[in-house]
Amino acid sequence: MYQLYAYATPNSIKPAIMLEEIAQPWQLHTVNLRQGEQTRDDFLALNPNGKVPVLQDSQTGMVLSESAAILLYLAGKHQALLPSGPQAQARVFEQLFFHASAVSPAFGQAGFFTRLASEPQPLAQQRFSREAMRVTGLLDRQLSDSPWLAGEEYSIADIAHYGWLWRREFAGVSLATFPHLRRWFDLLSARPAVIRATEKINALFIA
Ligand SMILES: N[C@@H](CCC(=O)N[C@@H](CS)C(=O)NCC(=O)O)C(=O)O
Repeated sequence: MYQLYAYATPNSIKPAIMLEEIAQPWQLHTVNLRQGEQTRDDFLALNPNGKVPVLQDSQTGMVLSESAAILLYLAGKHQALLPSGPQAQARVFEQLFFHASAVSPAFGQAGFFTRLASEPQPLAQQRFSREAMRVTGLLDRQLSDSPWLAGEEYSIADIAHYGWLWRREFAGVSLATFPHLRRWFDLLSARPAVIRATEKINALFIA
């Protein structure tokens, strides 16, 4: 049994999708970010970085933060959604690192400076919004050549990128001019595992 500590956020939905894809039993624990629950001592004991998601593996006692690390742990343990062979795996890692170092910060900061900053910061707003559009364009181009983001197979690279594309409105990103990414997003959104995970994660807003 897995325990997932999460909220209705781009990073939280990734392990939820993975757990549904591999059909493992899991329980969802709400960490209400709006009420600051990520700073409570009991949550900091799980992740001193004070961020969701966190996965707890009841079988091994493993407690893990960082969505990409969680995806890799589950993929390795259950031999799923990670192709074998160094080249195919390197393509997946390439996308995981690109997501963590480029897409995620660009989308997060674009959203912050557009919607949440207490004072207007035009330079920062423009810089991160442009960067969010630029990296979205790179993903679209990648998908003009291959069905999935790391090549011929659906993998954890697709799940990693899905999180922020699912929450793209926060960053002011639209798929209107990105037809390949639109196709990919619609295909992923229709997967039963993604539908189940999305319903569970969306329900946390109400919880
Ligand atoms: N690199 C981390 C980022 C985690 C992250 O930024 N989580 C956000 C929600 S998507 C969070 O918990 N924010 C709360 C805070 O910063 O106080 C990952 O991929 O898991």
